[in-house]
Amino acid sequence: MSTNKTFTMIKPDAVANGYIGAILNDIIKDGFQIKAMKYIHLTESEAGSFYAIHKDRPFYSELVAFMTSGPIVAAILEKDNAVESFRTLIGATDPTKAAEGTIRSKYANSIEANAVHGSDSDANAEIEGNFFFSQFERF
Ligand code: RTP
Ligand code: MG
Repeated sequence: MSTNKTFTMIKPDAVANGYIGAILNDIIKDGFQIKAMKYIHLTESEAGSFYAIHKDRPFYSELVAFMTSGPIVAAILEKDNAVESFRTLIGATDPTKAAEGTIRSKYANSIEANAVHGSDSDANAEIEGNFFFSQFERF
């Protein structure tokens, strides 16, 4: 059974391009509630830990450099079937392959600078939310 929470980040490219408001609007219009949110600039060590799951992939060091290139918005979101529903809303990793109307199709520039992160499983949503937020930062 799926849980009703997922974790997202609005990545440095989308923040720098002025899309925080538009992306949050799309997320809320799709029926997600914001349970926790913060605006932060990750250190290299924080981004490296967050993406440790990808450390053997060829793009790992570029990904860490990109994710520390500017501030991000991190959030825990709630909706029925949240993980799958959110990945449908954001579209494919590569924005040229993302379905029309999805967040990545509208706001992303490249396979790496792809505007948003979305957890890929309930277990990872829990781990990723816990990485950023204490129990006192969730509402
Ligand atoms: P995310 O974790 O950010 O929601 O993205 P995803 O599941 O669609 O893609 P994933 O395979 O988990 O990759 C994580 C992030 O790494 C960057 N990436 N770069 N240069 C490349 O070939 C490449 N492939 C992936 C992207 O920023 C991707 O979102
Ligand atoms: Mg992923």
